Amino acid sequence: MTITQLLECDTLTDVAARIRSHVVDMCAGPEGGHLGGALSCVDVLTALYFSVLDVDTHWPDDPDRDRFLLSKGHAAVALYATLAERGFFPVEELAGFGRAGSRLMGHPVRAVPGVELPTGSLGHGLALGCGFALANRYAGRASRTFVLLGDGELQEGSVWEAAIAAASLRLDRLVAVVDRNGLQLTGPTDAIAPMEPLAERWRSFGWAVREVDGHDPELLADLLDAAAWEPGKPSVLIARTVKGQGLPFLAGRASSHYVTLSPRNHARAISALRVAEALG
Ligand SMILES: Cc1ncc(C[n+]2csc(CCOP(=O)(O)OP(=O)(O)O)c2C)c(N)n1
Ligand SMILES: [Mg+2]
Repeated sequence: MTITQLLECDTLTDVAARIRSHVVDMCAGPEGGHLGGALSCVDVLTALYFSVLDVDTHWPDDPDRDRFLLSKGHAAVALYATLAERGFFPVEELAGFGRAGSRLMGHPVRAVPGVELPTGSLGHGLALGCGFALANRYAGRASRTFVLLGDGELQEGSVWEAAIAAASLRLDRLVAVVDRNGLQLTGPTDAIAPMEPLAERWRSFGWAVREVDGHDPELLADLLDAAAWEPGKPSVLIARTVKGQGLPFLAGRASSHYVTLSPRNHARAISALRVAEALG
């Protein structure tokens, strides 16, 4: 199905709501999942897969496709839900997440249609993205490469080595998105290792920078679509998000990082998402 057909009756916000509800269902399974950081990046993934990325669900390895790397691979449940909604594999398969025999594991692997590379060890996605961008340049392809990073992940030194390389190589078809939810595994990122002024940091590394509400999929799509914003420079979008977005009993809390939703909390989560959807 083309994006135009998929979005005939739905807005990006409608799609994001469906993806959130799949994420919640997956995290109510026996293994639970990285709920908070999945919910914070749903709108970014929706904007990318339903508006920006040039990908073909019938030919996931099309050499001319755009590339997406989930560097914060622990948010796999959000990626799976997005890929399924986009049509890479049946939505019904999501129910098997984390169960024996399922290819949908806690971190993404290549066996899942649409997944470019296995990720989960933080700090590697941007360097891999540089590789994709460089390879596409050498091959004369117009494809763009998008990499989604966590804000805690930015404490990995390898991120900044890759940032230097991307700017030196003038990889202007490389776009990083930082899920700036302000939290990592054990608490607030800025209490653990202050990163502000984050935009200035990226600028000083030679990147074009934009900051935006990370829960407005239309705005995200417009900005991401328009990259590169400055010729010859890689682009980074700092998406201001909320960890656990959509679930009032978890939003903004470090405890949302990894959750196995009890039947009661699963029901609370579903009704919270329904209320949010009804309020538009
Ligand atoms: C190299 C590495 N160290 C530690 C971990 C364990 N880990 C998984 S998620 C996480 C916190 C990441 O925080 P952040 O990047 O802010 O992610 P988000 O808030 O979006 O979930 C950590 C430490 C890991 N996956 N990889
Ligand atoms: Mg974070």
